[in-house]
Amino acid sequence: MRTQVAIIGAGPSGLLLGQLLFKAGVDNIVIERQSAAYVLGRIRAGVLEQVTTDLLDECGVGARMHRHGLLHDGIELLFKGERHRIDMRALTGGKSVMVYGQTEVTHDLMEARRAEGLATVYEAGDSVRLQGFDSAQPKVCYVRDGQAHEIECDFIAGCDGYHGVSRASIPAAALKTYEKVYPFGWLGLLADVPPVSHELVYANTERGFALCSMRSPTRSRYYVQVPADEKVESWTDEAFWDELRSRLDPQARERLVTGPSLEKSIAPLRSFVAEPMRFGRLFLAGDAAHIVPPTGAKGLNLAASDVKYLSSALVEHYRDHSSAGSDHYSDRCLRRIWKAERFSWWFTSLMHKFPEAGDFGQKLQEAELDYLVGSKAAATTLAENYVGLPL
Ligand code: FAS
Ligand code: PHB
Repeated sequence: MRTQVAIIGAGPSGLLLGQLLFKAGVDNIVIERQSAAYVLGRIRAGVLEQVTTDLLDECGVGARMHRHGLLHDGIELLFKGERHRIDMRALTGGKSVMVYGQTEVTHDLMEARRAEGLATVYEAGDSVRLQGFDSAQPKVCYVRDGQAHEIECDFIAGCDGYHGVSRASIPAAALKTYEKVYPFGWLGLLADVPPVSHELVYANTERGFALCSMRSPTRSRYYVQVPADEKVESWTDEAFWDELRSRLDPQARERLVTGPSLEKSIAPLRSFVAEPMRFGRLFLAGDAAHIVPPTGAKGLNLAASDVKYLSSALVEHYRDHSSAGSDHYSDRCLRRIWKAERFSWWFTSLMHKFPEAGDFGQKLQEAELDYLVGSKAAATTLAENYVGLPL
């Protein structure tokens, strides 16, 4: 089998790249470890920057998002028992974010790929192997239903996430990695109950962080900070609702509607970057190259901007026979990635309880939040990072 670009991973990065390349006439195949149902079953990101929604429109899969997505002009910060709205649209000269779950984005991209009849291999398991990407004849090998397959290609896009095979295939000496692991995780719960507020509420409380988000006017997504070694099995729905309630302000507590969880999981929090993001004919994109704590809602959006740069570079190779985009791919991505890493780290440090920081640390966080909600300059830095920095 031969293709121009072999894409490893059918998450948002891989599917978005496949769609952009297809639209530009570049042949590609996606190879995914899991089943399509498994990929769709993962509940993850919820907030899309304009850069991401523009890309979904560019590859013709934005219709359902515009029908069902929720445009948000602001977020609320809850601390010392009071909520304060950050008017992002006013502070950023008209920008907003789209609340539309990653599951829906993945569904829309999968549907588009299926409708175009594009080659997608699911359930390849852990058989995928990358070869020859330091030469001009890379190839991808995998086993499916006991049958060995080999795909010759011009380029490989490693869109296979933090635990994928792509970054692991690069000689360790060729990579520099940066990592910070946080001493807590997010216990998330999805339920068909109306959200407590029409916008997202980020809470800094003495019991720890909480986030009130949503997927629609009738489906809510909530998170509470838990210790890093917490097990989701030790949390009943009732225990979750009680803990969330204890971290809300009186009005939100009053409005909270509880119900049975559709999904409950704990996500570990880490900051991670691997440099460079290109090794010969292999390009890394999305979580394969970087991870941010989800506080700033940057993970999925960084994946989208990587894919934007990578699809442009590959199209330029085939259309203009130029390697300029490919040669600058890693540097272009990393400039944007590190700004998002900083923002995500800053917002995580501001909103979460760090046991070792003690009461003094809590007072410093509350003072910074007091300053932030009272200063247009400070609120603007939060707003312009949250809606997404320009490409
Ligand atoms: P993904 O990890 O989504 O996709 C990689 C794909 O590659 C997967 O389908 C995987 O099965 C496949 N793969 C892995 N190894 C493979 C192999 N060897 N061969 C073939 N395929 C392979 N971001 C936010 O903004 N907000 C959030 O609340 C949030 N919550 C998250 C919770 C969790 C538990 C995780 C892990 C991430 C979360 N993120 C969140 C970040 C998340 O949304 C990512 O940024 C987003 O999924 C990135 O997309 P991809 O780069 O496509 O990586
Ligand atoms: C979500 O809705 O899942 C979500 C929203 C904002 C975040 C993280 C997660 O910062």
